[in-house]
Amino acid sequence: MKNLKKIYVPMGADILHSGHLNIIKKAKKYGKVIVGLFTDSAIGEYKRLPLINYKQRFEIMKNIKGIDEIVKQDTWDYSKILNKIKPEYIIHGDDWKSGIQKETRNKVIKLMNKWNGKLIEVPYTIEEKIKLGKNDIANIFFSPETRVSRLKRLISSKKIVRFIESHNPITGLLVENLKINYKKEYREFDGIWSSSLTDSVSNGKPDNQSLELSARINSLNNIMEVTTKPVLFDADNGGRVEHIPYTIKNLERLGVSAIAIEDKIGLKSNSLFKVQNKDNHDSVENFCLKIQTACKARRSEDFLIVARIESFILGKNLKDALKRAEAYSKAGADLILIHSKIESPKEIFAFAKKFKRSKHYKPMVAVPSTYSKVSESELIKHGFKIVIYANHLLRAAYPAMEKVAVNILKDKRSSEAEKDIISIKKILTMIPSN
Ligand code: SPV
Ligand code: MG
Repeated sequence: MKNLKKIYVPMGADILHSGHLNIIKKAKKYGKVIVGLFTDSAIGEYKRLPLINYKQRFEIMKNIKGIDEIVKQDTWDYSKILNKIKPEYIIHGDDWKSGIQKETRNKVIKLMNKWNGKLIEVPYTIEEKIKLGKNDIANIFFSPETRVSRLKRLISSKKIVRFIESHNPITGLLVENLKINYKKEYREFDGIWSSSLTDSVSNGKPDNQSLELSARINSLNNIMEVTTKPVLFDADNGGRVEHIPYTIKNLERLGVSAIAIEDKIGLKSNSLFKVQNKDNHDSVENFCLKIQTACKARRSEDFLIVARIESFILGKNLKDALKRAEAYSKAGADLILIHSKIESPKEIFAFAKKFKRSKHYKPMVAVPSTYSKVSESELIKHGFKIVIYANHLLRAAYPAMEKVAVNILKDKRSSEAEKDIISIKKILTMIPSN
């Protein structure tokens, strides 16, 4: 084995098919086959997270004939691993000649040249019979259980997990399918925020729990039916302690990944309203009881409990927020959402600075609605793991609809409004009918 040439075979190996086996067979002819198995986070850098996690993919690959060694490739960039192994050959499908992977390919060729290594490209072919449609894949892999656990996987494999609000199935589909390659980066939204605000408002109700929980869960069900991404459910204050186990069980059964519960009591009002009554803050003890009850009620620890702190919203100080964060963390919360309604991130950054050093630290969640100038990279720098764009799709839709309606009234016909709306053909075909 020692004198054999080293053949590096990078792979995600998510849905294994004959194309993968052909590559391994071909590689074997050249020498020792070293599979570079991408970690979840390496894959997350250029496309959606794989359906099965690294450990499971590793177990499968370990049992495939022809592979001599499996090494972990933990970044999409090949420099570190290739410099270490210095293989004589690298084998890759020719699909990376164009698109987002093109630049990586050029870099790999340059790198391999340093030690006279060669790139072998094989035609990227998937036999017709193994070509699965998106829905087939969703049906095979997205049982509620696997869907629940995807958020935990995203948190451990991404620098920051990006949520955006969906208030109906069509916005859910938009979030599900939107992906862009921008500034040499693959980008998408990782999950869906089921917002009490946008859910209520799109039903013509104020955000004060007039839209009752069962109605919210029903409409969430419709969104979940047509999507596969993780969902974070905004449960307001979770209601009474006695109700929490039923809510958790319901959400988990649907495949929701996490619940956010806020530490307010009394008649609910949206957190972004200016005047808030300090008396509406729950006691630390009672809120901890809610968290403990939620933890106890969940079937799987992959279902995450987000404790949302409203200290800054209610005009309380950093000390109060920190005291609560530590208590909620000790009570079992998996993540801490620190909310703020001022126009700069200074409150949440001051909190993050201190909480990061606490022995009860838990990953933090930010909702930059009022401090929208903050960038994701700043949030990452301050230790935030989830960012929620909590109301933006509804806020985008309303003025767009209003503009078109006003123009039809003005022109007494719809021709002028055509430029602002999608075509009938597109609306008819955007949802496949098979
Ligand atoms: C929501 O989206 O309903 C929220 C976030 O709870 S906020 O509106 O900022 O309170
Ligand atoms: Mg809300």
